[in-house]
Amino acid sequence: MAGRFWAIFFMLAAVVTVAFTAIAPSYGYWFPGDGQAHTTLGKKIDDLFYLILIIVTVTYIGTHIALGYVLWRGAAIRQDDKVWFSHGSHALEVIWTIVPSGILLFIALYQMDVWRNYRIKAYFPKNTAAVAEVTARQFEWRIRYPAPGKTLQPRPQPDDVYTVNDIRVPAGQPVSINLRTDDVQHAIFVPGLRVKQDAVPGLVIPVWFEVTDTGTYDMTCAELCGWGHYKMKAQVVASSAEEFEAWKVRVAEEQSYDGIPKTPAVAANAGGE
Ligand SMILES: [Cu+2]
Repeated sequence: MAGRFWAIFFMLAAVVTVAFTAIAPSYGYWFPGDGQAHTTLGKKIDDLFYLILIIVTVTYIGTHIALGYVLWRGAAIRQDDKVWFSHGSHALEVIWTIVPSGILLFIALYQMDVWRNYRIKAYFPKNTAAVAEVTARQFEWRIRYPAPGKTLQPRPQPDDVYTVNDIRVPAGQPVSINLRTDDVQHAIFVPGLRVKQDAVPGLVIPVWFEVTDTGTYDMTCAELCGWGHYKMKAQVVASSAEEFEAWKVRVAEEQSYDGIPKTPAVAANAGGE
C-alpha cells in the first residue's frame, strides 16, 4: 500500500509540472518572455534559456514518471518473490553516462554562436560604436564619454564628459562600453538588457549591446564587492541618437561652464544664479 502511495505521489509531481506549465503563463506567473529582453542579443539569450528550460522540464517529468513506475512495480512484488539486483548494470551505466553527456555537448555547441557574438571582439557587429568608458570603484560607476562629435580615446581627454551611475547610449544601433575597475572586482548587470560582465582590475573589457527600445533600464553591481555594494544602483538610459548627442552637448556645456552661457539650456539653468 505504501509503495502505491509513493508511486502516485511521484507521478503527481510530473502531472503538477505539466499542469503548471500549461496554466501559469496565462496568469502571468512565468519567466521573462517575448519582448522583455530589450537588446538584439538578449532575445537570443532568452531563447537559449528556454531551450534549457524545455530540456530540464522534459527530464524532470520523465524522471518522475520512471520513478513512479518503478515504485508501482515494486509495490506488486510479494515478500517471497526473488529479488532482482540491478546495481552494477553495465548497460544502464553506459546509457546514463552517454545521454546526459550528449545533451550537455549539444547545449555547449548550440550556444557557441551567441557566446562568441557576445564576448569575442572580432565577432561584435561591424559598426559597433564605443560610446563610453565605465569605471567601477568603491562604490559607484564613473562614466566617461568623448566630447560631442569626438571618438572615445583610451586615455582621458581634457574635454571628456563625465557622469556617475548614469550610462547614456543611443538606441537602435550596436554600441559598446569599455569596462574597467579601479579597485576590487565589480560586475555590471542590466537585467532588462541581458547584459552582465565582470569588471576585473587591470583589464579593459569591451561590452557591446544594441538596445531595441528607448527607455531607462536598472543597473546593479552583481559582484559582492564590499560594504557599499548596495549603493551601486545605476541606470542605462537609451534614447534616440539625436537626443543622445543633444544630451552630451548639454552636459559638456554644464561641465565646462565658465559663467558665459553658450546654449539656451545652460542659460536657463544659469539664470537663477
Ligand atoms: Cu561593486
